[in-house]
Amino acid sequence: MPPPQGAFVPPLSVASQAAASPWTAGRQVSATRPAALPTAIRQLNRRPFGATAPSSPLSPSQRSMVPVASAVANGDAADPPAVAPLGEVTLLDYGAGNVRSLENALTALGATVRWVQSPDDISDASRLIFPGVGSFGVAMANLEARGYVPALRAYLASGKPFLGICIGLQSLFEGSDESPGVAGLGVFPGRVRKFDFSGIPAGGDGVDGRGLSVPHMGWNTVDLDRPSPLFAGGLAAERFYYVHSFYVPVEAAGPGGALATTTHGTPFVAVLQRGSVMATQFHPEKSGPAGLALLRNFLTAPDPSGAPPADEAQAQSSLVAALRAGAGDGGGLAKRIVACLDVRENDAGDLVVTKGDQYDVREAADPAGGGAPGAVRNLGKPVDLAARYYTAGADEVTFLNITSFRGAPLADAPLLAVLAATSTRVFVPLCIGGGIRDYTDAEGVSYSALDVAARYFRAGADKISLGSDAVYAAEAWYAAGRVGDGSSSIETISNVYGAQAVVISIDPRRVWVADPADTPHATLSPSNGATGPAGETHCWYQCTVKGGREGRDLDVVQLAVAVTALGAGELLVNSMDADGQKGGYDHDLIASVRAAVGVPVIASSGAGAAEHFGAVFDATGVEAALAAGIFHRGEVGIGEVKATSQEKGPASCSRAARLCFCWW
Ligand code: 1PR
Repeated sequence: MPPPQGAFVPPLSVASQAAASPWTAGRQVSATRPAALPTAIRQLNRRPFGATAPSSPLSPSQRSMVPVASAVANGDAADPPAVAPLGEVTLLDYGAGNVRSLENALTALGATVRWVQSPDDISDASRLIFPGVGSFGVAMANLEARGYVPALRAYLASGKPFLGICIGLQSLFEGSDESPGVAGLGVFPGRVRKFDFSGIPAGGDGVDGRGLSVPHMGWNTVDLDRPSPLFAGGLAAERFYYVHSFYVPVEAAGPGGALATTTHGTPFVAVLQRGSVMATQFHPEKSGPAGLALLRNFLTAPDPSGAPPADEAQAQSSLVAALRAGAGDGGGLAKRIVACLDVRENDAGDLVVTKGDQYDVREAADPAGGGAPGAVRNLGKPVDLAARYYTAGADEVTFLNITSFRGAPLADAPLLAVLAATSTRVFVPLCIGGGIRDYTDAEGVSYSALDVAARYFRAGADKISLGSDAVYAAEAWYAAGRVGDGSSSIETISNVYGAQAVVISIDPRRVWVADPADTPHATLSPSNGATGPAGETHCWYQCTVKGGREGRDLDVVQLAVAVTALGAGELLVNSMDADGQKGGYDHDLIASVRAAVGVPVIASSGAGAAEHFGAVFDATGVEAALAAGIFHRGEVGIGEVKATSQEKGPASCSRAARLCFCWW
């Protein structure tokens, strides 16, 4: 059973802390901790985040003409109360990826954001954040092309506070396996390495017996090496959101260079510090209240890189010692709970969250939900629902534009507005899918899938998902002899934004066969003993396109293999048979995909009870589970899912703010 609300392991005495040597780095242990969040986070939780569209200057790449106001006018985004001013911070953007999220987080905290537009802006900054995104090589090339490198090096040597994020951390090193031959800033002498678990046999990783996935994507811990103002307020006990395929080995940071470490198969640097230069491998702007608290600490501490006040240092020492001394392993990735919003226009032209039964989103002739027969089921407004799920503890929110295959995706401005408004209120990863493909609009203007994705990223998406287009790309990959020509949407988007930003949403349906010899596709015999309408005992899972309207001659395992070879970083496995049925996830389907790939997999379709989440994690080893209907209808809350799953864990399990599935 989890510790009761309010239970807290008593702080260690000064003598016992000394004996425990709490600042020994690199261990992955945990302990009981306050069930309630630290005060700073509780205050943040009470703060109604969500500033309106930022008034601060945007870099050219950020001016995406997203009509935030239209979502507000639609009654779907309440005006947030103003927050107290928090001073100025300068952001270094070079035009790739989702830096809007960071601006939104800082704005929500009350900071005034200035964007670097010239090298002088770097020199003039008093606090600088470098939220690097994309690949190491792209980051360095952009810094060079804009002439920022000399000013950045001078700033890093100036003693003024610097916070790098993700690639902003990695670029401080001499080089990276990601971009051989490209020189980094060289503030630290080491080299950035690639996670590679291909040599680890199944069951040899000690985590879930199925091998560790790459990218390292999700909520992981920090093991703090020494007290720091950045982690004031109990943040050492929290989980933060990481998403990366390359890492900095602890030894590469040099003695004392790692302010905090974490582990994904191997220990690596979670937070770097040398003098005033600090950097996080995780994304604080996507780490919910804990991440926002860390950003606030960076902005408000008189010297964020110095020693914290004595009482705060004492509190952090006690907390870290307690975490390390506790039984139970709080380290490793938490399993993610994802809330999904299927979005489309209803018959009145309003953008609504809808939900189908086996992909049919129209009310039945005698609707239980009270809508008119045949009408598109309306379960709420997208921004409000997303904000509600964030507050409830969702680890990620996904929007699927389920009818965008029909028209011109970029004409779908309301969805861009929804995304932009959501990203001012929701500080966990946002994924958006539907309609991302090459197309030509009615005026004859052509857009690439990369163009469409870029608009979504600039509007606040952290990841995009591809459905139909991924099926076509996989078919082309097989037709060409299992090679890509670089032109598919998967390849082009992955090359610019990174594999972790490309999710493939699979819409399979079960095809029954009497005999496996009847089909060239890989079949299985359902583990629950289910049979087909004519008593068939075998089935295969057929990929579909256009929201399940058209089946293709491709099975899910073939698709999974092809799309990961082309550069996809995560798979979302829906099931047309299980969708909306509330009977639980299709474990056979999901396990077959999970076993075929080394990237994270999200189980989807069929959740009907809190227990179904734990069951799919147990049976398949997937990294995340998604649900829609039960959340929208309020039948099961995200908190209930987490509480139910926590009950399976050891009594001493910590890090309760995120679902600690460390025992899986
Ligand atoms: O093909 O790239 O334009 O993408 C279209 C996207 O829209 C795909 O990701 C596809 O899955 C989605 N989509 C299209 N039509 C529908 C539909 O429902 N008619 N939604 C649809 C797919 C499945 C999940 C659902 C889970 C969980 N819906 O999104 O949320 O099944 O539901 P549950 O927990 O209630 O069982 P492209």
